[in-house]
Amino acid sequence: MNLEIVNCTPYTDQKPGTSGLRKSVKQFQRPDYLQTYIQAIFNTLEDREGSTLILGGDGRYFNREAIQIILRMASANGIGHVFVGKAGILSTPAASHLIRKKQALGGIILSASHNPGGPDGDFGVKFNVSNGGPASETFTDTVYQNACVVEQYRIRPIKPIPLDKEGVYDLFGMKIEVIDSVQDYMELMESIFDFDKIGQLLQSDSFKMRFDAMHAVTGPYAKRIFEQRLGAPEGTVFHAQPLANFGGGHPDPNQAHAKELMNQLYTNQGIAFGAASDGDGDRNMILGNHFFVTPSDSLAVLAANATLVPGYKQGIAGIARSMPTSQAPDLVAQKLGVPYFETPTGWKFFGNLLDAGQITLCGEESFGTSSNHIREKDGVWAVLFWLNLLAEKQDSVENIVRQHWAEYGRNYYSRHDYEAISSASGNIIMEHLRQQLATLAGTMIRGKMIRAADDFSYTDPVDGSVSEHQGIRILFEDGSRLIFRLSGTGTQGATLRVYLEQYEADVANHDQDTQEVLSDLIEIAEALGKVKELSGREAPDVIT
Ligand code: G16
Repeated sequence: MNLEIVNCTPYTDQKPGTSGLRKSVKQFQRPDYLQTYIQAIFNTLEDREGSTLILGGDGRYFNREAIQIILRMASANGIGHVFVGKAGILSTPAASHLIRKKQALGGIILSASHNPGGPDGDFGVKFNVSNGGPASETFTDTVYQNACVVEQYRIRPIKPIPLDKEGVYDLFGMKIEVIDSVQDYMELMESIFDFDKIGQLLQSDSFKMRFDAMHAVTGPYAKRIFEQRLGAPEGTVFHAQPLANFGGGHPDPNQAHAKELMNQLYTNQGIAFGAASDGDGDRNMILGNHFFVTPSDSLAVLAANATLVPGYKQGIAGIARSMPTSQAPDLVAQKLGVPYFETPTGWKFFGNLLDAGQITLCGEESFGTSSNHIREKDGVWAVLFWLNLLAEKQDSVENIVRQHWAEYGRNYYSRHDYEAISSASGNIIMEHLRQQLATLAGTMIRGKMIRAADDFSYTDPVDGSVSEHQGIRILFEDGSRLIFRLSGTGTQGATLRVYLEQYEADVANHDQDTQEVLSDLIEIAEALGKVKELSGREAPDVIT
């Protein structure tokens, strides 16, 4: 009854990348493009009958239409119960939490994360499984195989469900609950952090903070938590209104894209703490006054000080970082005597370690940090963690980081991105590097001895699964590293990322310019990768 079975032609380009299926909005608007992919997900979920799903997105262009289509398809595919964020809004971390809290079979999160939005921007669909984390490669491979052969999809031909107020609806036996997008997530944060202490800090006249929500999903979360619940003055959170095109901006919290925030922190306005989050709320950038904290250092500092936060006062079980992330967190783990892990890029690789209780904290150089409270990276969580440390230590961001370097040494670190080069150039550069791997170890280049070189492969310590070709690593005797990999989240051509890291133990040398310190490595990268010659680019597009 009221069920349509629609014949469709499968698309063969629906292979998910690092984080779900990301394509331009225009591609998603091709006939039945979203429908075939959603049907492929449902076909992969063999135990979906009567199950619970979480549904929401980052508010970008096409979010609302997509939610209506998915609700109608969910009902037609036997789903029993769907929780949807009000106005279709759910941050990725909030969705991860709800999946766990509601014991859902999984969640569909509509986001292309930090990629620009709007009719000419990008859209994306992620599926997270019952532990709250991104689906494994095995799952997404099956979705892809199903998408390549799907010839029919199931849908209910009904009018749109009102999403702008909380309420409960029945869709032919499927219950839909439109819920407050922020409340459950805020309660989780209250259970981890010392809200009284953070509140005192945010309400004191001597402390000023700015949070740039980049017209993306964290606006409502940050307003409710920092301003309304913790009492920070109104205006602390700016760009707070989620907009379908992110106000024309690029919702990526880094020095290049959060320009207004950088400007506020790097002029004399007396702002002690700055932070930003991305399109779907899982990334974070942390700033002190005139001071940028690299995401790798941020993870290391949080780990070293975790016991100051109520939720981690018992200590941490271990730390994991993605391979290109600097080795700063490893040094903390060694000192604490806890295990540490190096995983491929992509949050999904942390899931097993978190589920098995082998780690408590994890993070990536790509502005992602989180813990075992959910199975995603979490922007607002990272900001609250820093606020909790600042409230406990009564010190500045810069001093906290400098003291950390004094104790552990400084891992000078930078990432150079060559965006939207042709896929052919990207592959040629990687292949050119791959061909040199066998002969690099033991050679000296620009006065630096190469200890080892490989194409990173990871064997999951929990389930034994192997992930190969996860990036070219060139490791030097002095601990420096040079890494090349192609981004898995771009939608145009290829984006080449070159990651550079050099360790400096001596505190007398901790005040140097990062790019200068890394200049030898930058030259070596060019000598080995021939990036300029093979890509036709004179310089990186973005340096973080
Ligand atoms: C996604 C993943 C992250 C990963 C990042 C890397 O981030 O969730 O775990 O570090 O991609 O991106 P790339 O492959 O472009 O280097 P997000 O925030 O886009 O979901």
